Amino acid sequence: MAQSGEPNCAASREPSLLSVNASTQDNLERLGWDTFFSAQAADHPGLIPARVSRPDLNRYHLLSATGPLVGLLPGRARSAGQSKADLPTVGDWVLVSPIEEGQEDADAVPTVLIEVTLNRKSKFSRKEAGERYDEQVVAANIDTVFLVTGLDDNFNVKRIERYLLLAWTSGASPVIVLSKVDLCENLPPRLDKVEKIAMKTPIHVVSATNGQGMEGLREYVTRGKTVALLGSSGVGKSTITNYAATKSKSVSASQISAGKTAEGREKPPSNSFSKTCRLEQSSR
Ligand SMILES: Nc1nc2c(ncn2[C@@H]2O[C@H](COP(=O)(O)OP(=O)(O)OP(=O)(O)O)[C@@H](O)[C@H]2O)c(=O)[nH]1
Ligand SMILES: [Mg+2]
Repeated sequence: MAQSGEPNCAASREPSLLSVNASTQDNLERLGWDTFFSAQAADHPGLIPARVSRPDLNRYHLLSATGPLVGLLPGRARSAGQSKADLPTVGDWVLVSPIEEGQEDADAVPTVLIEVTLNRKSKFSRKEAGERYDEQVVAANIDTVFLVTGLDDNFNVKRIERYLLLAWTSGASPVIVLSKVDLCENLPPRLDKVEKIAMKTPIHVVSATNGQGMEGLREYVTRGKTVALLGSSGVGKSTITNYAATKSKSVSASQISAGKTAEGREKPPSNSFSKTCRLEQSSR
């Protein structure tokens, strides 16, 4: 779940993608732009910052201060990338340059060239087995990660411990979200077990069905902050995201679904994550 206001797309597309004013600066900050990234961008004057909302096969859907863009990665960047970890992923900030040719349709989303991927604040990775182990980053620049576990049959303290480790390694701040409390008949012993392993990580007990505890999640969904949800399939990540989006009209989704292996074991972030991971702009 990523907080972002909707950049004034249509209004600010003119006269140029490069024009920077108070409004575009505000739009960038709503998308998560801060001094960590602007300091890096200072080395590349003339390039335009944009955030990856969705990687596609050969192109990247980007959000910029002036609206959505479609980013192409030059072949040289792909071949220069030593590892898949170097390629832009959802949540990354990139610097782009406009492509002037072949854009006759004024209403079409502008196509740009991705020139630079900025260093990340945080990242969720998986190791890919191949000829050698290669790191693949499935989500970048996440501020807060909701570790979602159901209080129904999904409940598993060991899994929450694994999620915590993953979050601490990522650089994002974890928040334990125990969902579906409306389906839990005996909360205290389960809560007690989680408190013992939480190491002061905030714990929220919620039900997206009846709204219990949901307000408490709003404090993390603030201007310019990016929130991701990590949890096994069916624990309520989409429901929580939709609930928050409906209530605040200021959130969008970045969902990381941890799947199950054929044997029923929890899978670490996998390739499919990057496909389901979305960082979308939405209106405030
Ligand atoms: N009783 C109850 N049901 C819930 C709650 N939250 C979600 N659900 C239901 O649980 C089911 C799965 O919810 P989703 O939000 O789709 O789960 P998800 O984590 O996004 O699942 P994936 O997208 O497959 O990873 C849906 O039928 C929801 O209506 C809750 O708090 N209480
Ligand atoms: Mg979902």
